[in-house]
Amino acid sequence: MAIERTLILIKPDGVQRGLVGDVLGRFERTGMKIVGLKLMQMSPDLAAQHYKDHVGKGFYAGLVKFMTSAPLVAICVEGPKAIDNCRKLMGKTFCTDAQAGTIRGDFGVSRGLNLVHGSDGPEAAARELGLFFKAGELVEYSRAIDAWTFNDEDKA
Ligand code: IDP
Ligand code: MG
Repeated sequence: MAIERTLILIKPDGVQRGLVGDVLGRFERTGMKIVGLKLMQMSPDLAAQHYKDHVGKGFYAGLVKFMTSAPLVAICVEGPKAIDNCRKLMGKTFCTDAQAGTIRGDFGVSRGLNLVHGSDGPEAAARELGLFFKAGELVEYSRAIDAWTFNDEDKA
């Protein structure tokens, strides 16, 4: 199945800077579909689960403090190759390295305050979506525009 779902977070810096609409729009305007969306504050427990692979790294404590400090927006994005496509739209991890045209390149100047999270593979996407959304919170629906946005080849 080339149609994938991925977890995107608009991090607390994105919410505080009033960039939710701009960042969400970068994903939305590609034609990918929003199938889950919520504003929430990350608990330390959720941060520990979400960032379990980074435990012990030098930036871990600061990362958890940042991510739990204020509300974020959690989004489930669906579309052909959505996982890699979203990572491409986000740009490299540090805004200072991210190319112009990407979310991090266009909206940020920081290393850690980099506006957005996106799952980095199918396993991570399934695990992370399970942390942020209950089954009933992801909505299955079609759009009239879908037929002009992707075709059978993209779905195969
Ligand atoms: P990614 O978000 O591009 O997948 P990861 O390496 O998974 O990058 O790191 C997770 C998050 O941890 C980054 O998005 C960034 O917010 C933060 N981070 C990673 N490395 C550093 C660092 O060296 N300094 C500060 N923050 C960092
Ligand atoms: Mg990562």
